[in-house]
Amino acid sequence: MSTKNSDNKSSTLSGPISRRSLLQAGGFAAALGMPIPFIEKLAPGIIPAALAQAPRDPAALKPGLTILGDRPLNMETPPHLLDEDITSGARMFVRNNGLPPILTDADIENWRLVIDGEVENPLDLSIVDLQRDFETVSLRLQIECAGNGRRFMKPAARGNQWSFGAISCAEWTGVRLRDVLLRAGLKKSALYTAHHSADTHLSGDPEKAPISRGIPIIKALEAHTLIAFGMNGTAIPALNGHPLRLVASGWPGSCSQKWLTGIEIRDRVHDGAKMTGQSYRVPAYPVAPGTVVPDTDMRIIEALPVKSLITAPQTGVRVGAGEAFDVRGAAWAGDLAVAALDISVDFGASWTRARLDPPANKYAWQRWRTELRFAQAGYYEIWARARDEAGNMQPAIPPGWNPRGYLNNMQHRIAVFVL
Ligand SMILES: Nc1nc2c(c(=O)[nH]1)N[C@H]1C(S)=C(S)[C@@H](COP(=O)(O)O)O[C@H]1N2
Ligand SMILES: [Mo]
Repeated sequence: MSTKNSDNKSSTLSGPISRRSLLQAGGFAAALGMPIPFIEKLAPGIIPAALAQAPRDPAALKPGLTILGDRPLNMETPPHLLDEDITSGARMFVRNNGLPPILTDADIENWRLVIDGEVENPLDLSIVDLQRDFETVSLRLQIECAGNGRRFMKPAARGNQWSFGAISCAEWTGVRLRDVLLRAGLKKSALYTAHHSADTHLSGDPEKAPISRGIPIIKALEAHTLIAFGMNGTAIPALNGHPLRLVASGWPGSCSQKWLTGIEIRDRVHDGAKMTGQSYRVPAYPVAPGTVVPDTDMRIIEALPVKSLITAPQTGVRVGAGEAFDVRGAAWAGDLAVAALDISVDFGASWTRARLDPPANKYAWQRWRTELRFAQAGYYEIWARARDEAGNMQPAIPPGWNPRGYLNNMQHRIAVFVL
């Protein structure tokens, strides 16, 4: 069990019962909504199963994914498993800040979404209400964790040590957040959203949210920001937010609240869990690697930078000399479209253009492909570099070091053995 790199401190305690564990015991009872008669017999460090339950075998739910930590559960997808136009549920990465809710069929049937705050008419909606009262849309939307690529930052930054695989592009079905907010009637004071969900803080304390982020109203009113109740023509996978989640594509994945229960409209920038301090924020100016940056100099991350992956072949592939083989991947660029994808086989000295598909819709990743052939046996690498429509290009090495290691959009490369 590794929680060293997570944003939250582990609640595991050892040794005699401490004041903290007694407080925590009270928290467990509160979280469960009932007393725990034998609480004093529960050894410190053991979390009640009803709160602690992670899937018994997450690896079986998502075969082939790399588990970065199990409390909270975080799993990333190796690039070669992302070689699908639409990411399947079994291959979608998992980023949890707390403990996913344990839901019964009745919980799902009785799910409510509350829209309140700076609105004329607060709403309290069931999923059936959403489906009946608003237009249903399906869009391919990429979701990337802002910390994707963190493990390549030097000096190392704390947090999940993602390499390249905290990215997905599934087809989400739901209603536009915009339509729901317009129905509720935004007041003039509406400035920012605040997202609430049914997962539990690692401590079990019901007063604490594992994460509660928000987005500026302008992003909330964007036609591609969805309240989703389906994915890839079926239910959203349990670990990815079933039965209801927000999808605010192109921005840090943390803006896409899973297990969504509420959207509060605020008259100021939201200050919920992981909105302030160093979380999902970067220095407002470039800093030397390793610099300690005061919270007041950090700004909230909005659109993510241009990035790409080589999804086929798998790194380490063996091909015959003179043998042609297909190279494929995906590219995406926050709020922008990708304009070009180039490939290098000489360690970045020269580049050739690959064929790049247009996005299926705005915020869908764009697939790219080319064919390669190496006449001479030996060790080669394939590097991929995307450029967005504003002219921004992926760097070869991590750009702009920042304290928490966000926004690393360095190029992806794979090894090829030509025999
Ligand atoms: N309720 C809730 N929503 C959440 C999170 C969470 O811990 N709890 N993690 C966020 C983060 S940091 C990311 S990157 C995305 C990941 O989405 P996925 O786990 O479906 O891939 O979910 C976001 N939504
Ligand atoms: Mo994230």
